[in-house]
Amino acid sequence: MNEKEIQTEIESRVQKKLSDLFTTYKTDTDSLQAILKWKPVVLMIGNYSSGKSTFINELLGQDLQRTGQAPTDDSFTIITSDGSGEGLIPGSTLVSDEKLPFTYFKDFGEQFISHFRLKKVDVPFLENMAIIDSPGMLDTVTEKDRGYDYMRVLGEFAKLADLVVLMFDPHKAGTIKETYTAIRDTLPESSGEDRIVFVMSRIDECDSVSDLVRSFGTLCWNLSQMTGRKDIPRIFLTFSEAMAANPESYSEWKEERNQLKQKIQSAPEFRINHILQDIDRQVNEIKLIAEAMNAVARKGRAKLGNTAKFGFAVSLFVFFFLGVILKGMTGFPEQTFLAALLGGTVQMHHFFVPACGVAGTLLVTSLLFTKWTFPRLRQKARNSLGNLITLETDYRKNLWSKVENRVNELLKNMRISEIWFEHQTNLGKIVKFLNKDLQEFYERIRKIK
Ligand SMILES: Nc1nc2c(ncn2[C@@H]2O[C@H](COP(=O)(O)OP(=O)(O)OP(=O)(O)O)[C@@H](O)[C@H]2O)c(=O)[nH]1
Ligand SMILES: [Mg+2]
Repeated sequence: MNEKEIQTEIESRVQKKLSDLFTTYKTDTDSLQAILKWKPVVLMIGNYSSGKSTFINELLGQDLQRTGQAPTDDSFTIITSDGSGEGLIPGSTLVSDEKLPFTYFKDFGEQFISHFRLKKVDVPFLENMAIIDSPGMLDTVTEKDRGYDYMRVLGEFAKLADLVVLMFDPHKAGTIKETYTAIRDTLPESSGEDRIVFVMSRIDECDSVSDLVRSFGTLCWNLSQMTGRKDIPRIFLTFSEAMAANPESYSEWKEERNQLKQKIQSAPEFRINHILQDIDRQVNEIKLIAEAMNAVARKGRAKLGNTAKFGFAVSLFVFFFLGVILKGMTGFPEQTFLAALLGGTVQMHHFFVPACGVAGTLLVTSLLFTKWTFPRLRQKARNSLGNLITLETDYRKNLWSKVENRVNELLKNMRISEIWFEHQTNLGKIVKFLNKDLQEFYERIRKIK
């Protein structure tokens, strides 16, 4: 079985087992649909002047992208090939083309759209993939002047990308944290760091090996701070031979550049993992929502239990004593149910008052629950959404911040019937999908790799 067949099978399995739940929990699968729509994508990001465009030009073997020492390029450029020669497609066309995965980028506004384009090139290996060159990250203050939310745009492109190359140079490793955070939040936990490739570029500009080692050390420290992990992912150390003043002194690093090029060209192989990870993230999202809804449902059942107990106790009292009270106040009924019972003369008509009393009590308690207890419970849950479930990992915290509003919306419209086992059943289905179906696919992919 090949990757394409597995992909089709995953799609139909998700459709069959989860599409209803995605609808119930108002999760849009747009980004997943977008990934499935188009070819594999490599996203190049990093600080300005880190050498992204220089590297891309070298990879393509042509001077396609403008390069320069200051922040040079302020556009997101998709570079790809369709075998029909060269051309330039403006952002406005890209965001309106339903066949492309960029329609929801329209929401980033005109400023973004005018800084977005696609360059068609005549490079065979780009027929089956695309590279996105991005404007370099400035500093957080200057970022605000772009006229669109640069960080969120990066995040959205990262979701599409099968490989994200995070490139920075030894002088400006400081901005890496913001860049990394922008994309990290959008990637699923299980992807670990394997979708991100870390690159320190322009290493020829280090004055000496000790200078290089110092930069590298600082970088590793930053990385472990960012990822919260002690094991450092591989970092490609590269430089452009054409730009270096004395490339010979770094000749032993040349191979790293070649390996990086190979890695980028092999991006299509990561596609299937990417799809799985995306499903993984989305299923975890609805899992959180179902957990939260189930927590409220459980509380609802407990409250209903208490209300019912209360109603039962009052009914019991009313059944025996309502007649006595009524008789004391109004003289009716002539003989109370209790008196008849004690005297052993109970007849049908003696049940009239107790039965009316019990019916009334039940009506009042059920009104109490539907009009008072349940709405209050719902409101209380909405006021302290964060307390509904435990958020022990950063991943869950992150996901939660994305779904919190949706939970709020669902609670607003929660029906009483939902306190039964609907959410618990859904949660069971979701957990089963995560533990069984998804693991099975991960396993199968591991085998064909
Ligand atoms: N010495 C040296 N210079 C490099 C290297 N890579 C790129 N440069 C130079 O660094 C400058 C910035 O390179 P670009 O490729 O434009 O950098 P970029 O990351 O695309 O920058 P922005 O598009 O502004 O974000 C250019 O003048 C390049 O010639 C390298 O490995 N060594
Ligand atoms: Mg550039």
